[in-house]
Amino acid sequence: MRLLVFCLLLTSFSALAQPAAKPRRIWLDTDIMIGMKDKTAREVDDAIALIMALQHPDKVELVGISTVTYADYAYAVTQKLLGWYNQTGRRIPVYKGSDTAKDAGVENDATRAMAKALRAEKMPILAIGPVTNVATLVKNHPELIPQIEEVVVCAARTPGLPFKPGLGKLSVGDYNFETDPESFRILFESGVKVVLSGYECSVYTFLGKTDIDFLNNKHTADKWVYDRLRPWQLFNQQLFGVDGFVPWDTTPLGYLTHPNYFTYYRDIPVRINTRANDTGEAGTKPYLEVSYDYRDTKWRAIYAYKTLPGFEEIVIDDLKKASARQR
Ligand SMILES: [Ca+2]
Repeated sequence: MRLLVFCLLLTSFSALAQPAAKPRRIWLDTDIMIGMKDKTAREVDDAIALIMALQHPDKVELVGISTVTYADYAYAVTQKLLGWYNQTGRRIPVYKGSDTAKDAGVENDATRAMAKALRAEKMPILAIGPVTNVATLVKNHPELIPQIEEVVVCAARTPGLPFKPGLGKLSVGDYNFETDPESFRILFESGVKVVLSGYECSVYTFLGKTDIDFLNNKHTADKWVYDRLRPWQLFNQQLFGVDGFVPWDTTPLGYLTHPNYFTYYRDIPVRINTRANDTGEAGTKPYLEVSYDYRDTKWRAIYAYKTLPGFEEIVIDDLKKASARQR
């Protein structure tokens, strides 16, 4: 017994003696669109992922941020959020990337900045939108592929899995993939390490009305965020029958900040299959799918298939921390 206590003490002392691990320096590529004036409320998950990333300077350090689609709006709203939530003391540069997500191979400010950053150091790219910018990077600068530690994206499915959030009445597409399938093809052909954390992994993380009530106060940032999250919840209720939303892009971030909250299929084959469109439209469409049964493809990925209990609390807790740090 005495020996056991001694060993435990020794273990805890040696844990204390370890120098704090350095944060991982990462690049964020995002199709952030929170608050965009449009016909309906707009997706908010990129904004939540950005706010969360800024709450974990011990785990991740944003080297730079690039935008894909809605270039001008995405740039402006990212600067707005950084103005409120970047309390790291470091300036985080933001670059405009592909506006259309249809022009892989065409250089832009974002791809030039990413290339420069990768020439200086190896790092992962967290790409939480269509992967057009990353495809341009690997297509035009194959010499930089070894510098990309991994590309973490929000896409893909196991075969036959419909994307039916909420009450399951409406089937939606694999947005990031379907917006620019060619760029995913370029990414996988390049041989770069890819991590997929999409619908299947994220769907049970859910932010309902009471989860965000604390943001409904008089403080500028909280109020601005609340006034975008709440309409998004109500829009989700219209579409999927539940008052709340899934913060999809937080799970690919979670792979980098809290990897133990997810379960993974490792080294799983990946393929693009063409099947009947499952979202009610006529014709066929491409599906990005993973299966250990696929023997005719060289493409491989790590596929996150489940988020464990506890991650949702981290998401909410990070929003609360971000809110408290405004005071
Ligand atoms: Ca996104």
